[in-house]
Amino acid sequence: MCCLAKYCPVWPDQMGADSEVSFGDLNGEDVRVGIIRTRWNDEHVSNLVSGAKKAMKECNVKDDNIFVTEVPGAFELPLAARFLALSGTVDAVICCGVLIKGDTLHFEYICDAVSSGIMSVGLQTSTPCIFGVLTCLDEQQVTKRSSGDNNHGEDWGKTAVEMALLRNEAMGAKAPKTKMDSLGFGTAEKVDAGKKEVSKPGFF
Ligand code: DLZ
Repeated sequence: MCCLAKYCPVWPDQMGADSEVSFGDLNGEDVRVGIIRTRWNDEHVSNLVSGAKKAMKECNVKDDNIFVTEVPGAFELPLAARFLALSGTVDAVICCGVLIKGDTLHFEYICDAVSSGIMSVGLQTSTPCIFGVLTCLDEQQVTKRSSGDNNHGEDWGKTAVEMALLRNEAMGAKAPKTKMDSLGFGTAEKVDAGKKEVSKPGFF
C-alpha cells in the first residue's frame, strides 16, 4: 500500500489509472511513427494499438506514416525498436505490450529488462522510444487501462508525436520519406531519393 493510501477515498488498486498528463495542440502532419506490438496478450495489445492510432490521427498523423509490426513478446521489443530506429525511417517508436504477473519472478525480470532496454534504445539512437507496456498484477488491471476512456494507448500516441516533434526540432532532422509497407525496415524504398535535403538548424 502506498503511504498516501489512507487519504484516498478508494484503495489504489481499485482505481483506474486516469491520464494525468495534458497535451497541447500537436501537429503531427509530417511525423512518422513506428509501432512495435507484441502477440502476447493479443486482444489487450490490439486495443492499446487502436488507442495510439486514434490519438495520432487526432494529431494529424497520416495513415501512411504509421507503420505497425509485431514481435512475439515484450522481451523482444527493445531489439526490434533498435532495428526500426536505426533504419532511419521513423521519428518515434511506440513499443506496445502487456506484461501480467504470474507465480514466479519471470515478471520482475522481464519488466526490468524491457523498460531499461527501451530506454537504452532511445538514448543510443536519438529516436524517442515510447514505453507502451502495461505491467499489471492481473488481467482486470489490464482491462481498466486498455479500454474505454482510460486507454493508455492514447497517451502513448500523443507522447510519440510530441517527442517526434521535439527530436526533429532538436536535431534539425526529418526522417526520409520512405514507403513503409514491408518488414525490412532498412530496405524501405526512398520516395524522394536524389532530392537535396534542406538542413534546418536545431535548437542545440
Ligand atoms: C514467457 C512470457 C510470459 C510468461 N509472459 C509474458 C507476458 O505476460 N507478456 C509478454 O509480452 N510476454 C510474455 N512472455 C514472453 C516473453 O516476453 C518472451 O517473448 C519470451 O521469453 C521469449 O524471449
